[in-house]
Amino acid sequence: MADSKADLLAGAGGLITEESQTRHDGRKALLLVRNNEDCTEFIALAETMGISIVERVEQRGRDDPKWFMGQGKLQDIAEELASRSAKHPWENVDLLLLHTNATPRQLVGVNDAVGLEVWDRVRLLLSLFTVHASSVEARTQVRIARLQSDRTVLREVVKQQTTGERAGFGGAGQTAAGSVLTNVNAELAALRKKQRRQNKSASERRRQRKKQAVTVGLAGYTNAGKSSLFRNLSGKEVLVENRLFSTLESTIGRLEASPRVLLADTIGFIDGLPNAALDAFRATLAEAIECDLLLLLVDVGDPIKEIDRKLQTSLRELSERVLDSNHSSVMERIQLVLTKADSTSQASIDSAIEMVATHGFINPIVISSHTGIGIEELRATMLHALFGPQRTVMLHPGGQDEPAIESLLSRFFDSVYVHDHRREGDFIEVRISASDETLAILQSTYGERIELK
Ligand SMILES: Nc1nc2c(ncn2[C@@H]2O[C@H](COP(=O)(O)OP(=O)(O)OP(=O)(O)O)[C@@H](O)[C@H]2O)c(=O)[nH]1
Ligand SMILES: [Mg+2]
Repeated sequence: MADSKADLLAGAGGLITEESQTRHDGRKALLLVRNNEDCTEFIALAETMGISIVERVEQRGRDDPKWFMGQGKLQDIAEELASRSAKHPWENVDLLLLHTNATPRQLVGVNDAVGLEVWDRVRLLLSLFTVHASSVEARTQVRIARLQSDRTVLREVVKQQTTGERAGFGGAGQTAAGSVLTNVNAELAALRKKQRRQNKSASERRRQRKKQAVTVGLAGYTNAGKSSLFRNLSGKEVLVENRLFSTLESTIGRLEASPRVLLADTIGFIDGLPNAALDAFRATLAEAIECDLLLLLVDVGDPIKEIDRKLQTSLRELSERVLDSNHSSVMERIQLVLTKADSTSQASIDSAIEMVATHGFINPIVISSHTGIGIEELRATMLHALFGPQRTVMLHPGGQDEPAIESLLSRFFDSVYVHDHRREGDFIEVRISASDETLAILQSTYGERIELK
């Protein structure tokens, strides 16, 4: 019992935690697949961790509720593994990957049948998060997600022991699994309390920030180029890597040369991450998504079908999971950005533009963070969305009893976005981005001293 439980729960961490493996570089795995499903993304996730898939074992038919694959197929695999010689292609295989979001029953069933560590898609993602989590915030949320997932498997083990479905384990085994479950519950409660505290102070910080600045969130599928754009716009160094889920936490930076605009980089979206796991990241996402403008990034270098799938996933995550309270207002504040324009042809870009239009995004901005294509246009669009159209005003010197021209200028700095200003004799010419309403308010105070050019 102890052994198989360790196998079962090892990789993704949880339980036997401290000893469990968090380095997976160089591991070899078999990928078990039902029918001819497309496993590209799943394989990319595994490769991101340095795991190589030695063979894809495919079986037609519907998922078996207990073993995912057919029982006979699993027996064949177990026998082949048991009898492998040094030259066998499966020589160093110590991991089974199931191309599905498996039920706890299936995880336990496959582990029992083959006797190797088993990950489904969720456990693969959790292992990946565990490896990449480098901040306190990320580690807490990943651990919560992992424990939640381990708990469902443990419950299944306890259930099978109680109902006698699980042969060969007596009272002692039951106590072991049961007491681990108790520990997991206790740790989860403590972590949740800690996270609630962190969330509270984070939302207080957010409230303070909102008083002084406007926020632009960067969202999109994992690897869409969020951190690269963040780095380009803010000049702040963040981790950029060609791997999935490089970023697991939120980072705030300022738009270079525009200190009143804050940017928030955050974790990416992915298909098939269940609610329970995503809940742990909710607060992190809130950091970027509770914003005045949301840039939704889509990698234009992807094949058109992938662009469609990733955009749909991102929109689903945004609307269902993150923004349930004020859905429509946030959807109106989305600016779609097609990234990595340098990596593909104009024809592909054109068909991507057509495709995103079918989702209601009629004016996407095409950029490259590497070459700088479209960055100026994006910056101008952001300022327009946040502050209003760009225009030039001439400030006139006032009469004796009126406020000095400098204090008029400082009113502009306080209430609109000032690009630049220059003296022209007694006058000051100011380039601003401002809404009609804001400008009307200023004009109602200063009258003809503000001349719109
Ligand atoms: N050719 C090209 N590659 C880009 C561009 N922007 C980003 N990339 C590459 O895309 C990969 C992912 O970039 P990131 O900025 O880390 O993407 P992300 O959305 O933050 O990814 P996660 O945090 O992992 O979800 C890296 O290899 C980048 O170098 C671009 O404009 N052109
Ligand atoms: Mg990133």
